Amino acid sequence: MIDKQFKKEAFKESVKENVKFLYRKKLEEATQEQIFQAVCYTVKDVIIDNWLETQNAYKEQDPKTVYYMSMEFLMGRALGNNLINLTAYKEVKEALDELGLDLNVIEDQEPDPALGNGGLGRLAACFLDSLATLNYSAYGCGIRYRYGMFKQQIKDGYQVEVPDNWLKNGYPFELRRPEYAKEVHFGGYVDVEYDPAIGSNKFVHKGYQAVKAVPFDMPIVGYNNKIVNTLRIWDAEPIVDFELDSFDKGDYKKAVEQENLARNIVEVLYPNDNHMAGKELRLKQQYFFVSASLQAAIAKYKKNHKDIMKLHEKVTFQMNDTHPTVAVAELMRILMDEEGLGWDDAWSVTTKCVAYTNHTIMAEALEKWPVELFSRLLPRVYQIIEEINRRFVLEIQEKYPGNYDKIKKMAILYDGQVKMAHLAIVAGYSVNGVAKLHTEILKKQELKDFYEMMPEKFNNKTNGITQRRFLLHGNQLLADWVTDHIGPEWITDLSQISKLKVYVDDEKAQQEFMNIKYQNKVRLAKYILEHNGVEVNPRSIFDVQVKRLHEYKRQLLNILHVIYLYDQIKKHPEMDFYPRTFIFGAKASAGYARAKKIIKLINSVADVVNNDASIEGKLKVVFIENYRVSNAEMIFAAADVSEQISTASKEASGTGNMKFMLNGAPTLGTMDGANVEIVDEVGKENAFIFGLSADEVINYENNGGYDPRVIYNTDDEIRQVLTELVNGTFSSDTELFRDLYNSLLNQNGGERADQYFILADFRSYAAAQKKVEEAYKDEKGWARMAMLNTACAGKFTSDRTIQEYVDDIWHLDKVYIK
Ligand code: 26Q
Repeated sequence: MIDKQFKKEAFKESVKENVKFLYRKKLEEATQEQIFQAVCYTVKDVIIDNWLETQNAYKEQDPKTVYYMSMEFLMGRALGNNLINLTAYKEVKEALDELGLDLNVIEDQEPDPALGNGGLGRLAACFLDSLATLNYSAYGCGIRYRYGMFKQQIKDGYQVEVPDNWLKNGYPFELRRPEYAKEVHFGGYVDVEYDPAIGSNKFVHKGYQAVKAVPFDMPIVGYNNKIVNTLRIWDAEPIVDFELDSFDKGDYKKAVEQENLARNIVEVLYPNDNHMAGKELRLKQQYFFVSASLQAAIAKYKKNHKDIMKLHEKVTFQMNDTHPTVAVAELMRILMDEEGLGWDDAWSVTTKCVAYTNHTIMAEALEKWPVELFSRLLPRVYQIIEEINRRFVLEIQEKYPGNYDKIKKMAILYDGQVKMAHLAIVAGYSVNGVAKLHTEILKKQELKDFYEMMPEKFNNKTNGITQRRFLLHGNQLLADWVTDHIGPEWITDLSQISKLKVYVDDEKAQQEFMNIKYQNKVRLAKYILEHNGVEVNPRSIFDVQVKRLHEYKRQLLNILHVIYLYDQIKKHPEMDFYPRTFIFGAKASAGYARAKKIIKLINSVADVVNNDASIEGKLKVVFIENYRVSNAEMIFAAADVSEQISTASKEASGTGNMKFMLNGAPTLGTMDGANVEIVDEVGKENAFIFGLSADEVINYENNGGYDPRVIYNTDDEIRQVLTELVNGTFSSDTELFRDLYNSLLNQNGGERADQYFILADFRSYAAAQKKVEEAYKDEKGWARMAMLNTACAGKFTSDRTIQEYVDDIWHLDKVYIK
């Protein structure tokens, strides 16, 4: 099913033509960046045809459509992925070869579109891939941030943030669609006016500032099915060609304010992961893309349908966490103020159209906005939220007469704050968690009151990842090997990968599998040498923790254990020790001082350990700069051990854990998030599980915490490790890591000592690490375990996750292209 444009000769001609046409150059004169652009235009040409066809099929077949509303889409590079999904990767690679060009080098020219922080944003990207591949009509709705996730540089061991100007050279796959621009309004006030046309009062929003939202569309190519869906991200432009309110004509100050608003609103992605930044601009961003997306969705619906009361039959909005939850009130506003519905009708439609996914139980991530700010910025929307709240509080009172505690805990408006999760649950027709354990914790703890009042809304959708990017593209050697053994069906049906199980005891297969792992480790070692100047031994165990830096993810536990091993080797130089390379990659939110200090600690430990000749290279520590989707693909492929060591109950799901598993790296982890389900699939003998359970952690927390000092006082080796944080071992400045030291031992304000149970889990972690070493020494046993991880990863495809969303929540129709 190769398109004619990917016949090699035609492809080569087209690239040459594009170089000429775009840059007035011959191929030999063009830079790699220019060739990248030219190749992308050739690919885009094919995609555009399929894109048109898809949209025509949608028009004809009129399927129900999901609008996936998300502040973040962490797409990663498009060129390689598009070629993969067009099933043209190998042909194009050969064609470029024949032109003396290297596809890998060309792929490396592409900036990572990094319009997301971490798990939540990458999940949205995987979902779009699966929706297109499974023939469902879907839009991603988001923001075209001028600056995405910052680039991380490490200087003197510290993180330095560098702006990510990803649009600098123009992004070849996007399409500006000015004809679909929408207006979004901020500030002002609400007037009540008599409307003779309807014979009653209506609410009129006046004195607002307006911004023009202009959509840019990115193609989302399904795998080998001709489907191309759309990620629609909104840019902001000042209103100059739009009419100012007649009242405001000639208001120069207002014109300047509007221009500034437009300039600022999409400027930058907030780099907080699992942490709420209560910034006014953030709320503006949220309303901006939500309002524009809803307006567009409703306009599209009305083109072919008359009855707005049936909106839910063709449209559903999935809210990726609470970030787009203002959609609830905005949809009500549009239905009432623009479409003329009364409250009850508008509410009936809205509550059949919106659904909510929760991604966290971390208290500091829960979105709450001061009423003062909210009502000033969005006066009409706020008025609607007040009414939703008033009616909901009446419902609570009816169900629990006299129980004011329920109102306090469940109201949308309380203590001068707007609680977005409460709004999402009250209006949503579905509320889901992202892994079994997480959903259970929501039902039993965090959202207990809501679950008791409306149990039918709650459901679980365990996360997944796309095997097209994280195996087929990221690990081509293993992908080919898998296909050679079980055929290519796994690419669109990952459950097939269990067919590999028959090979796990086959010595030849074991050797081939581990040889591929070795080659991927050599590739990563080369990258590390080029980027870090550190030489690592590809025969050593590659033990990898890559994810955002957060205390609950416990990179600190990992590096403290490295210090412990270092102490052991120094004390017993003769002891048996299998060479290890500890690999870290993590961005810390720019304002998160303690997280940044942990990065500095990792780099300081690396400096000491990597340069201590006396340990003969047995231990290496590497911090990979600027961890992002593109280098992640290579890192997963090269990992021996997957570190998933969050404090149990804190990691809603995790998705990196699934990427490692698929690439044959056993999990070293706690019984948290989706780790629990990974162990269910692969068996606990093929993972290394340690630490407190979620129940135990929650129990401690509900009873005032635990006392890490008992451990400190009784365990000499742990005390030694902690002492080295503040005695000059890793920095001549003995105060440098004092805060980390204190965080483990002293309570500080409202924060308990060692609130993430690092010392509590330390011994059990060290024991699990010891088991890893023993297991790795058994070559065949390890090969078997690694292969079983790949073979048992079938459940964790986002194709399965999306099919569950479709079956239980969205009820979409499949579409086929002739
Ligand atoms: C909120 C308000 C203001 C500013 C920023 C934010 C904000 C931004 C990003 C809050 C949270 C996030 C990101 C959360 C996130 O990535 N959660 C992860 O979601 C994954 C996909 O479900 C899970 O696998 C992870 O366990 C979860 O941590």
